[in-house]
Amino acid sequence: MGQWEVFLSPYRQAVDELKIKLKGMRSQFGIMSANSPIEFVTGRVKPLASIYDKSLDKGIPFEPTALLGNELQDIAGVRIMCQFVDDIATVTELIRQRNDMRVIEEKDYITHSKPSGYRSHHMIIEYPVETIQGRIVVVAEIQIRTLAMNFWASIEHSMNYKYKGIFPEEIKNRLQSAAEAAFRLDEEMSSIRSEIQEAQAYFSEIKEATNTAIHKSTDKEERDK
Ligand code: 0O2
Ligand code: 0O2
Repeated sequence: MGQWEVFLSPYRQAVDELKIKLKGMRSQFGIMSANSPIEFVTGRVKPLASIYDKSLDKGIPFEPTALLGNELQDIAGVRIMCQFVDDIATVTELIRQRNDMRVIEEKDYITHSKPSGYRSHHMIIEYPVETIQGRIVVVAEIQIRTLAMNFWASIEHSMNYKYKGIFPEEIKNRLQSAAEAAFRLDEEMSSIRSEIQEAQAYFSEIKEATNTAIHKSTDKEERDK
């Protein structure tokens, strides 16, 4: 196994474990028949090419060392998507209360959006990973954002890639106003939150009842055969 694979292995384990734990929080809300503040969770280990670019930007040697792991705080990254802006505070609080990770820094790009228009709440955590060589504490980043913020960030991220970070003025302005429009959409949705959640609960009940009816009738067909 190459040195980089060895170095990245605890980060891969951290991403896998964090995804399971955060998706678990979503299922627990489901079991309690409560609206989940988590819509979905994704995760990734930063690709080596991006680690290389970021280490160059930050002036850190591109070597698989603890220095790199501590300075680049998003080698392990998970992202939590929420339906409503208020859910973000609920999720951050749930994370702060956990005993299996330690929050070492938070960046509130929701109240203070980035000049690009980017909005998200970032939590930098220390997360212990148990390996055959003992416990390794890795630094990981959790990004928490609404679906609308995620839509904007995904589009802007691919455009950034295309323009290599130097947007024409016209595109830059349009992206900034699109970010504001996404934020207004979030505000509109929040204002009818209870209506939406009632409809979603009703929809889940119907789906559940239909599933049960289908199960019963296929079980009967099997028995009658
Ligand atoms: P389900 O049953 O589809 O909800 P991996 O194990 O790494 O291959 P990972 O991380 O689960 O897979 O996959 P990925 O591609 O990162 O996507 C994570 C989860 O987010 C997947 O669900 C996707 O279906 C879900 N997802 C992605 N985009 C959206 C979206 O716009 N809306 C919603 N509601 N979900 C989305 P799961 O976990 O596979 O399960
Ligand atoms: P990726 O993996 O391609 O997303 P700092 O050292 O704190 O000054 P750093 O480490 O860059 O700076 O942290 P920051 O800015 O808090 O968060 C970095 C990550 O947030 C980025 O990762 C993006 O995922 C996201 N992000 C921050 N600003 C923007 C933005 O303007 N647009 C979009 N689309 N995403 C943003 P990377 O490294 O870009 O990598």
